[in-house]
Amino acid sequence: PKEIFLKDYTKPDYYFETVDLSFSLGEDKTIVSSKIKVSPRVKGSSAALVLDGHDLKLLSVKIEGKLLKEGDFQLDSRHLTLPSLPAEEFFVLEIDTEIYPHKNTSLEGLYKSSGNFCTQCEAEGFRKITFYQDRPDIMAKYTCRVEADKTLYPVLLSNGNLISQGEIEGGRHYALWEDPFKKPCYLFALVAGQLVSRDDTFITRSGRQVSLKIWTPAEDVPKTAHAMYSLKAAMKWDEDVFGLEYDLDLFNIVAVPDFNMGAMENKSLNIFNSKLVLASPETATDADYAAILGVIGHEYFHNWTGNRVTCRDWFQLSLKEGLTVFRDQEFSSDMGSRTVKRIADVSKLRIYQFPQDGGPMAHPVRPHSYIKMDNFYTVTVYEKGAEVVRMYKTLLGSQGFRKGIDLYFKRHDEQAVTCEDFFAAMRDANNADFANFLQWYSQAGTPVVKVVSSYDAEARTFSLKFSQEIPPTPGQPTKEPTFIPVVVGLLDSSGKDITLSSVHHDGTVQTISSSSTILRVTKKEEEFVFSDISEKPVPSLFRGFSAPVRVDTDLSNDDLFFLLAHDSDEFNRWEAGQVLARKLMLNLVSDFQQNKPLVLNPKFVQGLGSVLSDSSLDKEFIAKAITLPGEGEIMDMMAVADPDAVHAVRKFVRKQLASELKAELLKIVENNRSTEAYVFDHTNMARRALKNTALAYLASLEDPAYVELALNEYKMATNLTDQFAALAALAQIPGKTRDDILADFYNKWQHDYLVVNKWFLLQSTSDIPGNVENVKKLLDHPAFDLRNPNKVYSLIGGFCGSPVNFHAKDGSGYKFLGDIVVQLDKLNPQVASRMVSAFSRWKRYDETRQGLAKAQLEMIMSANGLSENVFEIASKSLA
Ligand code: DPP
Ligand code: ZN
Repeated sequence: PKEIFLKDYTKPDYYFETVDLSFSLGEDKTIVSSKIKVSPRVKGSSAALVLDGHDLKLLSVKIEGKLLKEGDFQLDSRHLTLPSLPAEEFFVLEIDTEIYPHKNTSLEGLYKSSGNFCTQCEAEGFRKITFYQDRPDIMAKYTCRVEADKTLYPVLLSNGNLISQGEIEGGRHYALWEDPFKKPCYLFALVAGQLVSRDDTFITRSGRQVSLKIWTPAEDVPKTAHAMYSLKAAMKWDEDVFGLEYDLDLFNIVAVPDFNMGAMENKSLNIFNSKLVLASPETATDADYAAILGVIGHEYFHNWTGNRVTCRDWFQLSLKEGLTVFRDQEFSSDMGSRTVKRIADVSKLRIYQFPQDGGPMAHPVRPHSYIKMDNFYTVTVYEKGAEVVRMYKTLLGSQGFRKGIDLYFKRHDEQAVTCEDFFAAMRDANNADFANFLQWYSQAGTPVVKVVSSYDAEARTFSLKFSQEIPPTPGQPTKEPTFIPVVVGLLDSSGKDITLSSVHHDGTVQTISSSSTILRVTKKEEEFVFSDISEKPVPSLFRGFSAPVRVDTDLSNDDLFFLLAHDSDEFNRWEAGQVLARKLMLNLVSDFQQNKPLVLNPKFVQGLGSVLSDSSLDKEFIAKAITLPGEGEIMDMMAVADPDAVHAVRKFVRKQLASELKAELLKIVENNRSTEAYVFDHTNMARRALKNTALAYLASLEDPAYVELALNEYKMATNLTDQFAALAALAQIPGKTRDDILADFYNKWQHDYLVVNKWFLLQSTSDIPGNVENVKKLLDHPAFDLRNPNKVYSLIGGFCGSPVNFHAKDGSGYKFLGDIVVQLDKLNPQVASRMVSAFSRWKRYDETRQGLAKAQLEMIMSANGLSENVFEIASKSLA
């Protein structure tokens, strides 16, 4: 396998102006004809034109209408090379290929899902459709003619506007589509099948009437109401917040059951994993509703950030993804609770991205190299990338950020650009000084920021000393300091924000007059001194999580309890609780390892107890505040991760809290039941979240009274959110009740594959001892299918996410995963590669576990015909 480097980027020798595609779809084969108007970058160029192609049967190549003979071109398993080309300003290249979508289990290129044809071309799937320069800086205008059997495939869709359609002999029909915007081939899409649409319209602010269609099998149409609501909300929001209007008369979304990723932003024809479209109160949870809102928004927002302005090369992926994740986060915040959304996003970063940054796959937001681009659709490129975009906004404010975005579009509409171009637009629009901010794009690893504070009563000054350290990562042994914006407030002894007057730094004085300010930390070590501080304050640091770093402060437990109770920054109230919980759990882990009795600090119970009964707080905030950091987060902080100890301690703390706060928790369950029909809004979701969090605490006591309570909640539930939460609480308690209720749930929902996936997930993630055996049995369940990514993510991905069972000391979890990866890789390398990533941090465990995991990685590496996808992850993990 070949590694590709950012530093080797060169401009293409040939551009494509227009591309006319024609598909004749069939059951055994599909014929793809392409007609491309090619123009050399430099007139008279003698360079060869190298086209990518994979798993294609070449039928013919013509240049300017003249058929090429063997010897006029070179063909290998990945390329078609045309060595001698006309020395004209333009020439026409025509290529016919034959492909076999029904045999395509990789789900990239053109494939079949539930009998329908669909495509997935990002990142490099277009080369499985026809020979092409499969790179995003080739932007062309497309037409696409689709022809198929009329009965089997009544609906024929592609990008842009429908130009004509009609019948052809032999029971076939066709549709001709034209996309007026230039696009890279990764945004090409085609769908053909038996689909029915939910229709609506959106009038843009300039009065354009846009027809909206969400396509699914007929029986699913009732489940697309929420997706349509989300789409219209997203279209409105992008106009209101960014002044961005939709640019065509038609917007299509198609839901398919077999999809590697969440969704895809193809120009005017978004294709979605059906789990991110279909929802009804009975079959989807609040979390699903929220995910649909966010992802429908995300893909829609790509129309500007990704499609109108795209990436020069795949190393720039975060240019569109970091920015679009940031936009969808903001959209969801505005539609619900800003604090709760921020907490959820930061948790995601800590649980998934920090570990990636500390492991063998650590890479910068803009990677320097890859073997398989598919492996870089990561939490680093997406979520850390979104944090980088958020820092611009923190530094510039909403208006300054908007100015930067406006300039970005003014400069780069219909271009393929780089992360520097985005940076330059933000800088130039604001005359901003971004110091060493660009380091965020090139250095991997999570910075660790130490903060030491001191108060001088006589001088009435309060000082904060910062030092930053970015740990070494593969290929980057030493790091430079980066620009870290630290949003700070100081609390007085009554818990109120002190109005800050001035801060001294590096010999300069900055006057402020507000309750919080941004400190620009840019050096390895530096100090900021606040003046006119009349009493020793408690600092609230990194408000709203103002930078994606790990923070190490000298705050005492008392300070943290104080912040938990009083901070005006709600995010930091939650954060104070989490810091306390992490400290306390780490201490208990060490007690557990030394066989000491476990005792829970009563002040912690008290602190959480007062949050629990504070009726002035948002209910979803309370639910988040009483949720302990996950096992992975705690393991991540240990020199040698000990899954058994961490599991035992988290369970202990939960039970202890439940037992001491029993009365309050019970009151919460009783006072927050649903009495009316399901509504997806913040108030109702918050109420359900709090009730269900309380129920899970109570059930953890395994007391028959609470088992009964959970059973009752399960039976009385009028929506899946409540029903599934009760089921999940019961599923953690081994025994007959558990078995009966799981069987009951399956019987009730076996006709709905999305609900059945949740049923798989519930069992695969279960902590019950020896769960690997149950999971193995479920592989043979009639509802399971290794070819469907969602099922694999639920059953296998879910299992790897349960530390006690995946990391079982006998190696049974590792062996299970090793065997599956080898099987899966033959069907779908992208999905296999995601699964093998569960091994990547094997060096974090004890020697026995290391040996067992390593043996599986070596076994995988020795498998015949290993994909580049799995090779990259497995080999980097072993390195
Ligand atoms: N570009 C896609 C996204 O929206 C990747 N599937 O993230
Ligand atoms: Zn995206």
